[in-house]
Amino acid sequence: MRQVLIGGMLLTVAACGGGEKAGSDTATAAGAAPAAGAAPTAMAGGSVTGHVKFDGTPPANPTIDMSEEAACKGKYTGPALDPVVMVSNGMLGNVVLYVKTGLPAGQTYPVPSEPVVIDQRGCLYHPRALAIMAGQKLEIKNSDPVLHNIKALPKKNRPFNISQPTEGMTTTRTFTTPEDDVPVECNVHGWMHSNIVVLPHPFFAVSGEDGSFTIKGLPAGTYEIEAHHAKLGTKTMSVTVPADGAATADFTFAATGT
Ligand SMILES: [Cu+2]
Repeated sequence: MRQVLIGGMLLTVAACGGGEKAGSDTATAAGAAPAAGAAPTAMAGGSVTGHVKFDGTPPANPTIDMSEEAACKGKYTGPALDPVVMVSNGMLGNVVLYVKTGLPAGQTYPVPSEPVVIDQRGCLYHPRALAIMAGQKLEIKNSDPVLHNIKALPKKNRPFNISQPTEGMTTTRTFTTPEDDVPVECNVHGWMHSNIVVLPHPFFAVSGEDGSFTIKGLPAGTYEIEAHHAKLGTKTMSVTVPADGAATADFTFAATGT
């Protein structure tokens, strides 16, 4: 051992070039794949970034009659719309983008500590489309001064049905199993809809109003990326992510039947 002074801190440094016992019988072979159920790996430095475009004239979104709920109706200057297809300047929002295939089998990843939030505001769900990792917290908020009743209708996960009668209420739920599309609706307001994709890993993003997205924390590799839209369907693309670098994946959707 020797001691060195760096930046005013006294550090003890192991001497190089000796002492390490080689060939311990507990060592694993270099490059061995992690066993199934191994501890989650740390997030890596690769990413997939891109835009989702929409070609042509987007389909009209359903008009909502909110006359029975004055507190919500008053928040809209014209008729409220269910923003299922959100196109702005030719870019498509509310698309869930995620790694479909290419991750090593059996590998597990840390569950993001921050919750995914779904807010009930103006008698609509914000956001209209979500992605979440199995085990990650889903924080359900009521920002309206009216009763909402959020109901999730999964096929593989346990359904839930939660009444939130007062403004400012929050409730937390989790999904335990990956599932392609969990519809969410409100028992009180039949026009309220959202869709949740539940994933086995944290490599997902949702396109913003400008169509942009970034999937972070990926190890180097070749992946199939799926773009999933609740109404317009799915598209896939293969990308190769460099170590600590970004791959680009641009998707284009069009109106169904065009
Ligand atoms: Cu409601």
